[in-house]
Amino acid sequence: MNENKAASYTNGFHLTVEALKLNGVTTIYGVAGIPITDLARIAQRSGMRYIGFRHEASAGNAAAIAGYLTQKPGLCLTVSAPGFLNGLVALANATTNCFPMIQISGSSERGIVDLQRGDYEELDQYNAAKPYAKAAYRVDRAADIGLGVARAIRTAVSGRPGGVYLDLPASVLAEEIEAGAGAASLIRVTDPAPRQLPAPEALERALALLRSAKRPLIVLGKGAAYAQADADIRGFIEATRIPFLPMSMAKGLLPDDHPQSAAAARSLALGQADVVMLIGARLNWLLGHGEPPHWAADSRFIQVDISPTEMDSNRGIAAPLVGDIGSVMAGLRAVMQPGSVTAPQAWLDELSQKKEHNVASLQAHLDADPRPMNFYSALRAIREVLDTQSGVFVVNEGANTLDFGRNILDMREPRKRLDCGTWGVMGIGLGYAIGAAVESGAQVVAIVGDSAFGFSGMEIETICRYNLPITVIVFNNGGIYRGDDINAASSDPAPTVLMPQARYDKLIEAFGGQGHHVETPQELTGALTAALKSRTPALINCVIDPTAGTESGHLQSLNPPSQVGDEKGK
Ligand code: ADP
Ligand code: TZD
Ligand code: MG
Repeated sequence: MNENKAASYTNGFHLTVEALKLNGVTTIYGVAGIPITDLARIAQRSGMRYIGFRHEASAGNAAAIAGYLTQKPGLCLTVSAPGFLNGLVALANATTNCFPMIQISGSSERGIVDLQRGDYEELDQYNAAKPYAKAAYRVDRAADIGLGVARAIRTAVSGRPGGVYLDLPASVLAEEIEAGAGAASLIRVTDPAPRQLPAPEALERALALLRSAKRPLIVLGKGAAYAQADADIRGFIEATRIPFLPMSMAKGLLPDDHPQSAAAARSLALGQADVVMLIGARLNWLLGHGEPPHWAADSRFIQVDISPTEMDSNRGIAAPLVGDIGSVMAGLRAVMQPGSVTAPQAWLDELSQKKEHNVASLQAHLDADPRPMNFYSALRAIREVLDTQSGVFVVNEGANTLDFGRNILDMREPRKRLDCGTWGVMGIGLGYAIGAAVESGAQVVAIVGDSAFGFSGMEIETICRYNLPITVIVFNNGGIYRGDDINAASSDPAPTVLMPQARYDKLIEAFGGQGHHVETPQELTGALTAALKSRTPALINCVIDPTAGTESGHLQSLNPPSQVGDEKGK
């Protein structure tokens, strides 16, 4: 290209970066390579932040959690075919969890891919992405990049948020077009996630149902946390005195030690509630599909959700409140007569009694001080340190590590607990930790099982390379669920067993981070305190009794046991 041409022409790389910047995207999470290396370089040179990962799934998970935390689509950049597929699991996970995210992937030569002539990294990515994303788009001309980016952004954040795939073939990235025409083709999306107001009659219907309730209950889901309508949600709950139950990522929306929290009396609250108001929570497996025995057969439901087709997906919804949570909660507060909806005292007393009993029995477990540590004693040490902090994110994954962590670690601030979510997926740990640290600048403590850690463990190099204030605590019980399974048939380890002596702390030392190895709660307290104080990358290898966990954690009922022909050794 001669000097004159360079001055008056732009190309697909530049247009993509400009379209993203025009729409307020500030950070790209990705893995570089053909054909998007220059896209990452140009983005970085233009002032965007580019965070390079060791695996696309982690880059995608970081983008997904960035979307959850900011209400803007998190952006993940991948190379063709295998890189695209590695990232796709995170895009699918984001869609399942209703997080707004965009995966932009370079792709190979269309003419060769479509005739399956065997290209470098050949794959029909656009069609491969469709079933796993909220939407997929492909840009076939550089002049359409602005349109493609605009469509991806609006689709990711409007209505029910989700993951969008945007395919950018190598030829389109390199295509040159006249600079003026290129600039004119870009679109700044106006009001990408418009408010969606509930119908007035829907508000009245819901309030009438609440007025009739003897044992009302509010369930807060991560949609409520995502909506960032914290004051209206809290105001409504406190004005009505209705007990609330937070789903795991909604913990902290109201503080866990709030007197109206029914978390410590969960089974009673679910089983006895006669009117249930779901706010940004789906009646999926995590809520027993709304069916007995978890719920009373004659309980009636109010559901606040932006997605109309979520209604009646598991049970009839007596009072659907379709709209965005901010508008719905503000609407309810505006039309509700003061004092007209009040949870009866007898119901509150019943829940309080149960809570007291359950809290006392948890405390007995926390007070025990066994050697080696179990999940209770390790989490108690972590809880005591975290109680002295504010603004710290907690990432939590594993099976027992997740289940105990959810119950024992109290949250006091919204959107600070990030975990395996709707899919129960392993591998989100370090990607979420990095996304949260990059987006907020705040400290992150990632509490992960030793198996869970393995899925994204190499990202400790990423954490060290960007010097992020992340402390990873590996709950090392030597396996998936437990470390004591025996294979009677050969010298190979049993399927759930990992190396019990593994020193995960040594891994981070290879990259210049702080490694700690702890075997007692006192050592754990000391290591975590030091790590948080230093604000530098740290990994604590925390030895947990290999027999302390339960197979499948709290999900034993979902794990079909083989009942015939499985005597040991056969
Ligand atoms: P949890 O797992 O915490 O129970 P879910 O992921 O099952 O939560 O449910 C989240 C719900 O929140 C989804 O049905 C989604 O459509 C809804 N949602 C997300 N954002 C909003 C919003 N701004 N307004 C209303 N509903 C929302
Ligand atoms: N692969 C993926 C992507 N997600 C999964 N959920 C699993 C495999 C299966 N799985 C679980 O459901 S939990 C888990 C696996 C492999 C790991 C549990 O072991 P851990 O935690 O060490 O992380 P605990 O504390 O030992 O239970
Ligand atoms: Mg384990």
